[in-house]
Amino acid sequence: MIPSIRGSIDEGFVAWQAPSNIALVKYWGKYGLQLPCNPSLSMTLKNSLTITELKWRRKEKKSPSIVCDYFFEGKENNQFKSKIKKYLEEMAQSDHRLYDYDIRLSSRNTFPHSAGIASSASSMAALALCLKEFLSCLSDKKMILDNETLREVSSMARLGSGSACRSIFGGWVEWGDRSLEYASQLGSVHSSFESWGDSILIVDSKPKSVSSRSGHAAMKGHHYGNQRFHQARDHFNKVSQALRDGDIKTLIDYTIRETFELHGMMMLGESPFILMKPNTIEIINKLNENAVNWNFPWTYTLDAGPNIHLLYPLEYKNTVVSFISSHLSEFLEQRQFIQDQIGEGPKPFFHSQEQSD
Ligand code: 2P0
Repeated sequence: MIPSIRGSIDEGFVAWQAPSNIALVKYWGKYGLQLPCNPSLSMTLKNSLTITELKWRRKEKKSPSIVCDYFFEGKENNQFKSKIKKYLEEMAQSDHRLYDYDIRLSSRNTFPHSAGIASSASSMAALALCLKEFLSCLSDKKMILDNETLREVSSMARLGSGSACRSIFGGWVEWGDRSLEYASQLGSVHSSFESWGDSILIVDSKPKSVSSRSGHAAMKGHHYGNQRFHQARDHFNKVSQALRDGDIKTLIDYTIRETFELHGMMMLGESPFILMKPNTIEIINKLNENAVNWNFPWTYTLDAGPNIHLLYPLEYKNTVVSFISSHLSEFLEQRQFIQDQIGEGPKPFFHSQEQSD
């Protein structure tokens, strides 16, 4: 094992792993520099991670441009590269030292590439952490993740992807209440919400027909936009209070309402679209039919896609998993689901000598 950072001002590398997150109160609609139109609230995951390594080498000849390579799962990926390059160019506006280096990024996800899990949150969070640590190393400083640094990294991640700013923190996380620029971990969460599971039911793993970027854009001038932003704030207040009070019923009810408001906004815009699939509805109906038989709390939510996140106290995982296998498998793509749970947030990634050399 070697450390997650090694190097000098001329040459080196850093590596971080960052988790995905699932929003219970949704961010949908933004303005300015990736500022949210309403506060959102999410649960950080544990197993759905992106691992990113950033290597740097000082350029032989100075040039006022970003030079970077991007490898995803071992292969050069030009589609991601142009997005990352644009992001690094933005970052270089405030730190010109980025122009002085050849940068090589290698990234992989712990969840299947085709699982339909949004990876922009985990990947931009991992990248922001690598970048911050790289810049600290250039200043000959050790990066310490104190509150100020966490906020700065969260803000950097936000500029790459809004939801990524929440992935910098573990547990239950809000964005858009305390600050529009960075997320914060929710304090004083009741013990009944400390350990929740998330079974991610993969209905369809194909790329979405409409991107989140277009979805956010469609909220500009949306007929119900202002009403939605107002309502989302109210839901945010209720769910964050429920998390503090241990009020499971409120959390369950408003999580489901948020799911349908998000997808309702998609269907009620000027160019309506539907991201749910027939099997999304089949599963929701199956869950509702069987809910009466469960003697423990559960709820569900959808991201901007067809897959279902089934949420429940982790102690009931075995019951949920056996229910998925017996009642829901037939509606899942290749009977796939991903077993996840609440997680503690990003960590430096320690890897073997062979990988880094
Ligand atoms: C969320 N989503 O709160 C909401 C709920 C999807 C549905 O944030 O344009 O990839 O990169 O800021 O963060 C997806 O949008 O959008 C998202 P950008 P992002 O998690």
